[in-house]
Amino acid sequence: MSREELFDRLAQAVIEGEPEDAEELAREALAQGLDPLACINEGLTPGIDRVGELFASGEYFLPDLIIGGEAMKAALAILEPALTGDQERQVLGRVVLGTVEGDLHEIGKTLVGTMLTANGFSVTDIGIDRPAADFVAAVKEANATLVGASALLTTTMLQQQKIIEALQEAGLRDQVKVMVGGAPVTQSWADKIGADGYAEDAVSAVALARRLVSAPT
Ligand code: B12
Repeated sequence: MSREELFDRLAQAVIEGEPEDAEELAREALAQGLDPLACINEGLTPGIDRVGELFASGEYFLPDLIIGGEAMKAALAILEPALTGDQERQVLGRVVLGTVEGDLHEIGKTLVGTMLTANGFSVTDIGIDRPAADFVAAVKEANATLVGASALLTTTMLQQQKIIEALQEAGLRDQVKVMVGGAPVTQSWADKIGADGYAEDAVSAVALARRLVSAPT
């Protein structure tokens, strides 16, 4: 199977909601020596974007979203360890990462975490649906230098602002830089709530994190 054909089939496995196929194709891609990041960016991501479009246009319903997400996760479970590589590298910064309260979307957040880990950051992933207080507690616990807050719903974006306020109240705002992201989030929203940065995808999240800790890009 050619590289393009494999990417196309990965996308189709997500669109059709076939976790087993997605997993098998991911294994095949690695066996062929394909770059795991390219499999994610050129195969899985266009697939899940299409699922979102079909949902928005009313052709797909919630179960289709769920199974599409499951297919993407099944393939990521194979691809991500290959992305992370060896762990013995200099730590560029300690990141607390989570999806905000009321929001169950985990795929993008997890991918950002994987990419940050792959690029030399130490990541504490506190999971999904996490209140601002959990971010604050994790920052203290990990003595973090960066916070990443993911929100995929227009209704939960407000929680990103709550996290910044909670960090201020805890006297930790000067210690950490706050990055925000998620499909509805924009640079102007980040500016409005006083976040230190916004990135539209996992690759630019790494560049942003490096910039925020002043590491060379
Ligand atoms: C899969 C999915 C789900 C799955 C999630 C499964 C899981 N385990 O994560 C399930 C079925 C649970 C779900 C539920 C719902 N969903 Co949904 N879902 C999606 C979908 C199709 C894909 C999201 C995804 O995983 N994308 C792939 C990842 C890789 O991309 P990403 O999340 O955007 O993340 C990237 C960037 O945003 C960025 N990023 C993300 N986080 C962060 C954080 C930082 C710090 C940084 C720097 C960057 C960054 O980098 C990531 C990697 O490149 C989107 C549509 C879409 N295309 O976005 C809808 C979507 C987000 N969902 C939507 C809706 C409406 C819902 C529900 C309300 C549906 C319902 N009626 O119940 C519920 C809400 C549940 C809740 N309380 O959270 C809407 C949101 C509309 C809005 N603007 O508010 C969308 C946009 C679909 C649509 N077009 O209508 N959903």
